[in-house]
Amino acid sequence: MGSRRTFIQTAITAAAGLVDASRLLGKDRPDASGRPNASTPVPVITPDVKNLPLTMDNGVKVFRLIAEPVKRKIAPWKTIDCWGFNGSCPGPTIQVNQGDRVRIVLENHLPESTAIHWHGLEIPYAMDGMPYLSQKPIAPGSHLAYEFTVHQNGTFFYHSHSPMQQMMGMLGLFILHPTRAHAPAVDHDFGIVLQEWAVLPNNTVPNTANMEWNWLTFNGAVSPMTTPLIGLVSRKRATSNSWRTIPESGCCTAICRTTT
Ligand SMILES: [Cu+2]
Repeated sequence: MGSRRTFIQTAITAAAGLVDASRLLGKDRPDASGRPNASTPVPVITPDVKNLPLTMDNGVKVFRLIAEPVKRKIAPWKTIDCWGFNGSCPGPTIQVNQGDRVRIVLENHLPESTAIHWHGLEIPYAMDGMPYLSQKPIAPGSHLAYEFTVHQNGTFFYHSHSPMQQMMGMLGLFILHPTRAHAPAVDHDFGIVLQEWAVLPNNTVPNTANMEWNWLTFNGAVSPMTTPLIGLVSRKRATSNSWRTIPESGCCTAICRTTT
């Protein structure tokens, strides 16, 4: 990665704000007043993209991530042949807590090799997902278990680190919830993956060598298929925005957190 194309396709926006997936965090919320417990992070909602389910194995959160071709209906009149994970493009959202031990078993159902990088996560080099550097590429039909402990918190993502696969859509959000919520407290926390595609008329396969794009998707869909982000309009608060980027050599992700 590191190209301008990589940067633009992988720009990810996360806006703050609530959900019912408290089980992901294993904590109670909201409190009796109906307001979120300010000390408990809210799970992130990624409209039109499901969470990746997990199982427990001796205290380790185990995820099964399947890299595979995906047919994605991005508009009522347009379905593209992209690549993604578990039938989804963007891939399903992974949500864990700071301090968790995580095992992600990557199965390669693609017609070529792959490797998955955990963008911005400070983990052992052998788990970093760099084909030919930190690991052998995962051959079609085979699998590899990535296992590490997350000590950070924040909005991250995972993506293929094999040539052009990210341009085919192989990325997804990786949320690391803090042990205590950041201030100011938010009601909802939305994650949106922005992608730009070059899919010419009468084509369904993205042109991964193109430098100009004609389709822009929010979590894999364009308007009017995108799901509205619903906030608590009766309790509007001041909006504060802060932008930051996750630095990583040759690859940046734009993050926006918005209080509603
Ligand atoms: Cu990256």
